[in-house]
Amino acid sequence: MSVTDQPEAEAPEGLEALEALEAQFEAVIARSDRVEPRDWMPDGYRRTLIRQVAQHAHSEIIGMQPEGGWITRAPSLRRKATLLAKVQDEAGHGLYLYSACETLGVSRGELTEMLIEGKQKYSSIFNYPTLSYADVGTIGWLVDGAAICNQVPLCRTSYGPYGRAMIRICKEESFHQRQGYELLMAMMRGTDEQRAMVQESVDRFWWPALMMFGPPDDDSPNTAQSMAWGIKRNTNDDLRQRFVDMSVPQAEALGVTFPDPELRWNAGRGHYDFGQPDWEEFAQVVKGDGPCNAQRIAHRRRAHEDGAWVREAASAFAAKQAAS
Ligand code: FAQ
Repeated sequence: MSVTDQPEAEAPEGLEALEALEAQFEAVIARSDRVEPRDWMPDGYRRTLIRQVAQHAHSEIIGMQPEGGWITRAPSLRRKATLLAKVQDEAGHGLYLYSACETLGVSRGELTEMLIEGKQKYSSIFNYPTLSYADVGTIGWLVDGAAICNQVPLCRTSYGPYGRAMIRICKEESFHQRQGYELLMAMMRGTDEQRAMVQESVDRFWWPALMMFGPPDDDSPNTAQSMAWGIKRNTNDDLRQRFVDMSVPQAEALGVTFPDPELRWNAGRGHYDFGQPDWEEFAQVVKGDGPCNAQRIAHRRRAHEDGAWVREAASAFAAKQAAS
């Protein structure tokens, strides 16, 4: 049952009316029901969702670039077809998420402007370069793996359109992760040079993958409120731990190591202990000073400008249809 489905009591006015709406909203959250687009919601809830869903959508779209550069250089037709399909899926995820965000009262055009003007963020991970073909496998395994850990709980997020988009996205992300792991497994069964390429790639991506979960809980300004509103279901550190616990046995099966001397099983906790990423580096990348930030945004801006005629033609066509 959503807020607007609630039986209406007396139609109260002013402050009383606002308090009634707030109480209905809180009751929906407490029951872990979904809030839907036409329901009343606090401004802060709407703003937080726009921020998170937009950042998520932008990440999918910018996230097409690091792997996209390898499509023309894939080593076989089969690998090329698989990579092409994956990158197209990412475009689709971006579109689901932009649509979910539009239900909150912001247009896709405005969101794109905010991305290319640097007013909204996207995931730090996509500001690192892809230097070898092994990176395609590592992104599938570790980056999509981290994305899945973070996104499966978001299928139960309190905002209906976001949660429903996440259900579809997560199904495709599991395929993405498996294709990455399978690619790395094939390379690990190859030559010494290929095995070294995989290890070098894993060494570069491990720490940035841990940063995807956001700052440590103590430095995360948004987590407490987002969890109280049921937007986030877990804290950044909980999900990071889940990812480490999941990845270590996979690395062992693959035959690679992670570049963390502090990584070891802690029987008392029933989890792996691990070291901290370089949070200074994370701050730099999020601020816009990572290795590829300028390149990623310039590319996105160019694609947006090059596509202006398509948008104009589509609007002219829609206007003509409406007029007839
Ligand atoms: N990068 O208070 P918190 C993918 C910002 S998966 C950049 O903890 P929150 C799939 C944060 O926005 C990747 N910025 O924030 C794929 C906030 O800034 P603000 C995308 C980050 O929101 C795979 C500030 O730091 N996934 O694309 C990052 O509660 C392969 C303080 O942080 C999602 O977006 C970061 N890593 O928690 C595609 C998942 N972390 O706005 C292609 C949905 C934090 O206050 C290839 N989002 N910040 O100025 C979330 O779950 C949350 O938004 C978090 C951050 C966990 C990312």
